Amino acid sequence: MNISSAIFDRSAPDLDSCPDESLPEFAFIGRSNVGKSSLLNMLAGRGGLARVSPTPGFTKLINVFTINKAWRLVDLPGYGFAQVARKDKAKFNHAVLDYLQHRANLCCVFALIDSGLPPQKIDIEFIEWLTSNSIPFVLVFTKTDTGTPAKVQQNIQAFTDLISGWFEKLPTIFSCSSKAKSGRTELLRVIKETLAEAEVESGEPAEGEVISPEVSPSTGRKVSARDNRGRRPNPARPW
Ligand SMILES: Nc1nc2c(ncn2[C@@H]2O[C@H](COP(=O)(O)OP(=O)(O)OP(=O)(O)O)[C@@H](O)[C@H]2O)c(=O)[nH]1
Ligand SMILES: [Mg+2]
Repeated sequence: MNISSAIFDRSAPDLDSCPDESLPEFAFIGRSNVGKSSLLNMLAGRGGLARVSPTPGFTKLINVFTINKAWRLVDLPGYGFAQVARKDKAKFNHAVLDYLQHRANLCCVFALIDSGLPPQKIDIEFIEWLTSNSIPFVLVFTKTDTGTPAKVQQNIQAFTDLISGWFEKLPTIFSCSSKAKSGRTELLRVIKETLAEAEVESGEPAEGEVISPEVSPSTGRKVSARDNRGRRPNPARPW
């Protein structure tokens, strides 16, 4: 897929400050320092678009970028840094949780895991949370340049072994290295296919079918992301 434009839209402190839901979104989530911002830059083909730092916990806001004037990449703050882990629960920024649960135009989450490490409890718990909330995601193992292919494969296998029982079919798994510039084509293909699916499924309305306006029938006011509480992201949503 050709990326002809990549433009910073805004840094949002919470869901209500995010742009309207008119464009499909793909978000990057994962532990602090796992390489979310770097991966976003690699996919966009723009080195300095999202700020990258060796300091964990660097991205603190919901950073939104518009690609090809048609869809968005969303760089989220990481979890697992300077946050007290509550008993058996991966705790993370409330705004991130709110975004992931209630953003109706969120098509797919790229859940990033460091391929250089054996399975981390906090990552397993987070993937469990994504799964139990029916949030659509793919797994992306990052920084493959930091280990031997055998070690990377071993870590991926150990991780998937731990979560495989939760699924009839495992989520799609990718590996990448922003440093070695690998994995870009495969991840852009996911975006392309998801966008195509959404377009096909949201095609012309059948005869007599009424396309629901983004207005609540009960209140008459515009439906906001917050009203989606309890609804699942729907890739077939007419954008
Ligand atoms: N070796 C290697 N280093 C990487 C790779 N991707 C990112 N890094 C480095 O890892 C550090 C963190 O990268 P970021 O992209 O800022 O990570 P992040 O997940 O956005 O971090 P937070 O915003 O703090 O949550 C930086 O020093 C990057 O240069 C990779 O593929 N390989
Ligand atoms: Mg970041």
